Amino acid sequence: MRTDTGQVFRLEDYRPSDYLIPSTELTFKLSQEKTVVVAELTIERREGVAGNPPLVLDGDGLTLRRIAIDGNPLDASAYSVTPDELAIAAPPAAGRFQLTVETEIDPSRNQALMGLYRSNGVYCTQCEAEGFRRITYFLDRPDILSVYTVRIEARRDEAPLLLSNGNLGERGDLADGWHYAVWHDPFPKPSYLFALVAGDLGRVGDSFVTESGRTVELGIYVEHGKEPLAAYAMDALKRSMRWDEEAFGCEYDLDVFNIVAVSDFNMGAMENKGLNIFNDKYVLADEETATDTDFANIEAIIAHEYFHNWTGNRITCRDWFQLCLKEGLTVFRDHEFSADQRSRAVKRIAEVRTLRAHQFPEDQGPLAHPVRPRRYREINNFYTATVYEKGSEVVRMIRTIVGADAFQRGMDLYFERHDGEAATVEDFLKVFEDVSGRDLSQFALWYHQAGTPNVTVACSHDARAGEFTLEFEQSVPPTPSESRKQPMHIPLAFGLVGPDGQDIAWSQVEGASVEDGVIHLRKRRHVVRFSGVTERPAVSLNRGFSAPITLAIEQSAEDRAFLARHDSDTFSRWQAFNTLLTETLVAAFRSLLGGKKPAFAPDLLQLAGAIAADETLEPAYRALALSLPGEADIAREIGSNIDPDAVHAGREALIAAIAEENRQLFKELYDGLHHAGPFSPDAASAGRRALRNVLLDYLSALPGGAAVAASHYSAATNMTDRIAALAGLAHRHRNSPEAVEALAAFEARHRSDALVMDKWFQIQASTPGPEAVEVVRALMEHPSFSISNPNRVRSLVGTFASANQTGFHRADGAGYRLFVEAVLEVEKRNPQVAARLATALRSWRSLEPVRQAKAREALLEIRAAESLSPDLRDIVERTLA
Ligand code: B3K
Ligand code: ZN
Repeated sequence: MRTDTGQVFRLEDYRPSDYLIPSTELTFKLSQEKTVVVAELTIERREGVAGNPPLVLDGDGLTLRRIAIDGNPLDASAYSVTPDELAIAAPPAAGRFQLTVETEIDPSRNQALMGLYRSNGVYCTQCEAEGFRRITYFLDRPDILSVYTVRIEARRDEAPLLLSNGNLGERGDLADGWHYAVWHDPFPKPSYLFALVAGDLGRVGDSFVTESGRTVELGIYVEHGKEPLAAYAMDALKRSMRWDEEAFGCEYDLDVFNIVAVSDFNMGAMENKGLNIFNDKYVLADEETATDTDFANIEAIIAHEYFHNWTGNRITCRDWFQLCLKEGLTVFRDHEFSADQRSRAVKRIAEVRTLRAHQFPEDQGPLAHPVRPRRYREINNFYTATVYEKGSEVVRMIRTIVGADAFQRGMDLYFERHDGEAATVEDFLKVFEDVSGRDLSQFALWYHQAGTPNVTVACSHDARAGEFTLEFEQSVPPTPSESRKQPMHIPLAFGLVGPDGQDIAWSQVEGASVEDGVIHLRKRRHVVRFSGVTERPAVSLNRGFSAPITLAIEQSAEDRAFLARHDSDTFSRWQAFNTLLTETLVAAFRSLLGGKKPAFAPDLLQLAGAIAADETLEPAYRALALSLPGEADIAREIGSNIDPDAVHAGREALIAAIAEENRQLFKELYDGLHHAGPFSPDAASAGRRALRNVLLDYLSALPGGAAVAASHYSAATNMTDRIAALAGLAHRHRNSPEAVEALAAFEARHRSDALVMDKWFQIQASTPGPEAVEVVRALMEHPSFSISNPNRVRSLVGTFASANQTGFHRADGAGYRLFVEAVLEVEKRNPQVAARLATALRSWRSLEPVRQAKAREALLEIRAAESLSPDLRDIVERTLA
């Protein structure tokens, strides 16, 4: 494992490299324990660099076998080498030379899953961010763009399939049962986009004709026998390719596009040029094995990786501080794609729920960092919800501010101006300034300043003068190493909703910053006065979630309920009801802490019924509206002194009350949504299943609910319904005969399918209550579990730590003890997965004092462990700071 040098990397220290590598020729002789890599690098001194400064190449755990310059072996005195660095003190003065470097690596022992490793007998690579240096010594930084030619040699019986980036060149047989293939990628790329796959896999093939008439061969490679499960992914790929041409004018550029699914993968997928490598969880699906959520994720991730071909690969990042340049933008693009393929209104609500669940706690806790961080110790810890999700929101705000037309022109200019370059956030902002003539310098704070801005709003209406006034105040809370914040440019889409549910047209506005239905806040305080408003409107603010902020607005429950029924903006309509629910759940928590039973307003319970039955709303929308804020959402709203048991009890009480109030209606709707025909994963069918399954969740909370869920389970003809029923049973009727039987039946049916067993682990790991600790501990011994497989670890330990508030935060600290053991066990093999897991304790300071002390002890225990990886040390130290 790499040693922790404690080095901090800073944005302001960026310097271009003295040397460039215009071409890279690699030869791999693949063998499980001893793979030999020969790198022939054309090295060029960068123009303007004086003399011949030392050439220092990055490595990570490498063994050097041979080194030569222009064919001549290098004298030992001419270079110095460690497993982590190769330095040539005085490279040839001519400034251009061939460097030959031969290294030896052991893929079979690579459990960190970075660099070249083996998964299920398949050789594969993961190089982003700094995995290429685990393959050969290199200038392993994203601004070094090189043209790659890769020759792979392997035993034909072991690896009939040999893939790398670009187009296939020569291939043929070698002596002793070996064979080879040569791949050439004409597009210069950074080393993090290099990929190689070799093994024995099944292929699903198809082709795509681009807008300009070129035919692209498409291949998806999966474990033999799983080919039918890749059909949906292939369909999603073709739709993504078409959409990117239509929406962004981006056409694919190579003759082949391949996707390989592997079972051991640190994240979701990787956009290597022409050869995407995927976690098999995001490729394989049919109705028997995947839920509707899985289908939607597959579609989104296939699209995301494909879209990187232009936003990330053709235009890459100058350095890792610019990560959001490719990630935030590509998330924005995949969101737009899914919105177009499915329902825009529903997609937006789902995005905001995800942002709040993952990014808000990050921004509000010890790991907060700007969308473009200024410093890091371990870059892999910055593939965060802030860089991705908030990064996407920032792009969305640019579109809101400059308008859809200028946004499109700006994107065109970005592609035109920066194709083939390693760019920066400044380059990105500049294109929109250039096309729109606007000054985005204050807006740029969204990239530089961490923390979720908070906007408070007071409204007043003067009926006689016909004036309606909104007074805004914005503040950005302090975040680590940033105590003083500047006011941001916040675009707030809004409407003033009149008694008939229509937006009121005002005659005049004072405050000068209202444009096309958007209020632009720029100062700490801001007053907007509308005239010509005779009747008091209900104000609908931050429509479509135009800015990623928290909003505190003085508004009566009546106004909120009115907006929940009438707002013309579907997002705000959902938000109004969600705010009502959240306020109710916070009040329930406070009652319970005060020893009182929570009481719920009948109006709210009836409103839930009205939304469930409103046929003018899409089923998927109704399903989202009716799924209550999660326990972590409620805790975030309460802010401090959290007792997760009380949060849970309050939420369960509201579910029961809504179910009681609407028992008959929910039952009828539930029955009416039954569907007997063939399965389709399309959004409308999925929406009906989602609504029916939310209704099931309510019905299963009523007396007799176990029987309802059990019959849903046995009648289920697809995984979505089966999982919904199993969750209802396990979560609400734990240890009931029905739950025990269904869990056993599920295990018996799916025990040989690891991805499906992950769902079984997840359901049990998220079952609320103190027993969860023992259940998870026992499941870690289950034959389907493996501590070295990231998907298994995330499903069992990750779900327990991040989606089981009552179990994980058990008052006696037993949940934390399990967590510490598991994190350290994973850490021995895979620091990246361990570090990610450890972020589950980031909100420890908001717990009540007893739990808080125990959580701190747990973090201290991890910190005290011997030889911690830089990855885990970085997370734990920042979390404790
Ligand atoms: N770019 C990769 C993520 C790499 C993570 C490295 N720790 C997948 C993606 O965002 O598309
Ligand atoms: Zn990405």
